[in-house]
Amino acid sequence: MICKSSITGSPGESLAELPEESSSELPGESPQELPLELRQELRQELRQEVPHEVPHEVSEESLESDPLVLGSDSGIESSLMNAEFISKWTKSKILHFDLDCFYAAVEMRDNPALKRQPLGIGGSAQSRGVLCTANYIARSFGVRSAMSSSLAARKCPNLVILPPNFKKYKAVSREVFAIFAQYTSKIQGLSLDEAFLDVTDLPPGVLARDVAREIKKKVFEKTGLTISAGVSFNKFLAKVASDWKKPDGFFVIPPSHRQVFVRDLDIKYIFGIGRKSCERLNAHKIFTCGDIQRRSLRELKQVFDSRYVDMFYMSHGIDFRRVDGFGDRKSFSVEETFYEDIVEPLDMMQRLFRVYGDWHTRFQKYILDKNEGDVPSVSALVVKVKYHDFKQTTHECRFRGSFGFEEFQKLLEYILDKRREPIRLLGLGVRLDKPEDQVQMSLL
Ligand code: TTP
Ligand code: MG
Ligand code: MG
Repeated sequence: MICKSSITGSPGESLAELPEESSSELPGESPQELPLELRQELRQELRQEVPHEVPHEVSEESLESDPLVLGSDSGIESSLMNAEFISKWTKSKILHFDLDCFYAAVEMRDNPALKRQPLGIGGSAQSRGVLCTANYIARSFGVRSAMSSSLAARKCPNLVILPPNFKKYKAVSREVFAIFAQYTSKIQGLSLDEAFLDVTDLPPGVLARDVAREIKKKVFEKTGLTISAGVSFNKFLAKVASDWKKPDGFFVIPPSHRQVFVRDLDIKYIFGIGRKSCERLNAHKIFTCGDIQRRSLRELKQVFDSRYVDMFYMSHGIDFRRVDGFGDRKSFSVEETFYEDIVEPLDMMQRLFRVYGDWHTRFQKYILDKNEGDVPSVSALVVKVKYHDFKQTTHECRFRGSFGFEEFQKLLEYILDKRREPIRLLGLGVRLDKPEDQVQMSLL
């Protein structure tokens, strides 16, 4: 077994990308896969020597008059963004939905007296608890998800904190996902309260925005909860759109608004740019997508390293990720954030077993629903731990053959041997071979 570990994160890191339970990509993966033909094209283009340029500002005027002038004299950038290309990548119809202050909303629905009070859901302030979420009244006091309950109580002395009722939230989530399924089978759930839907194949005359409105209405009628909806032509902008008018939001970003919308968009919205990357980029005077657009590819390579092409396209509002398309998954993982830190190693193993059970159920479902019953070939096993101080460790082992809970248990033991302290998150999963690797494997 070949193993590697990594430690990331820092105290105070936001858990925004780590909902309580999610089927997410494992850390360290590139955020998106560039289509093969595009990579080849780009490689060829970059083989030609590009003269090093002094960064220069492109005036608003020149951007207006020719939207394909991208801040470089080399021509590479503009050839990567020609009209045919843009038209090809702006044809899809993608919806993104996210329930508003989900856990808190369910509790307010079931006890309307809570609607007028600041409300947090999570562990109590006395037991070193952490908040899963808070309603919008509490947020106006600065209370946030993943904040320690004691800090939240200091910021908002009248805060009511209730323990989470996961069973109830899962039942509501099932109702919401059943509504999504009435419109398409191309659904990518990101957590209990959030999903992408690919509705590109709607019958002629049916508008994606009408479907989104109808889904919002049905969710409210069925569950009594408001859900924010975003409509656009790719995942990146659909997600930004659902967040744009939260709560109870509805926002459409059509292809014709792409340029104008992304130009001043904060880089924090770009998939793959977290809080730390944001700070680093701000130090390079990169604050908006427009700031990225104005740099040459050569400069972007220096700033983003291997992710520079993805970032170039994202900054132009182009995102190649499919809605959980068959075969493009590179990992399958599940993680759970505990609303109280887990202190005892035995308790940690029991929690790991629970997470494993959840992972197993979801993986089986994935194999049946999305992979047409084919078992994808697994190349590595991964366990992830986040400690009480938000420091994060992942340990990964290359693996071929059959495996079970024991293999994950060994990985966790390895992590705990290095640092045995209270933990607040446990995750596990597998890395999957790319489809072409799977074909090669089966030929061997
Ligand atoms: P989110 O959709 O991120 O947040 P939210 O629904 O509470 O609020 P918003 O209106 O901004 O969408 O997460 C969904 C649920 O996941 C949330 O209600 C509680 C849970 N969660 C955690 O347990 N820990 C976390 O750190 C976050 C961010 C969410
Ligand atoms: Mg939400
Ligand atoms: Mg969410």
